[in-house]
Amino acid sequence: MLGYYHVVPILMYKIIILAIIILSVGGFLITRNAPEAVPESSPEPVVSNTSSESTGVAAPVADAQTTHTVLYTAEGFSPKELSVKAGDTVVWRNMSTTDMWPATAMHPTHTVYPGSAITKCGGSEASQIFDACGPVAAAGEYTFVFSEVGSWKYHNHLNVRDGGTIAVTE
Ligand SMILES: [Cu+2]
Repeated sequence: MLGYYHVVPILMYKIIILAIIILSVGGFLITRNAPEAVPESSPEPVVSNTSSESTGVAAPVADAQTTHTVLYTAEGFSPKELSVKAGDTVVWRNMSTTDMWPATAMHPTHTVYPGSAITKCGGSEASQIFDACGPVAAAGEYTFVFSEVGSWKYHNHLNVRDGGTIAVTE
């Protein structure tokens, strides 16, 4: 027979094990419900669709920012004119066999899009201006987010006859 001093520790041990199981099951249920609750409470959709198109998950919010693609081939940019909303992302994909360098008008200063200038290339603002600021090799991409409303002409700085327009609306 087990004495009092043997039974009590065994009971305590069983109660602790039971408590751990209950807590971990409860914790699992809470964590499982958490992802459903988060999107409803977040006030503004984050611009998460700019970096990757491989997630395979469609953005559920109707006014989410969109990513548009412009292809560059031996025939130039396609589509030549593209309408986007402010906040949208445009990706220029180099499908040609030569380098491309998309940049805002006018050649060679690239100052038409607000804040842009070829003189800022290489500086701290280089990633925020409408200017690839260097050659984009075949199969490469240049990405820019349009925040300014207007009709913005651009060109391939390495082959000025190739150009296009991005029309940005509210
Ligand atoms: Cu240029």
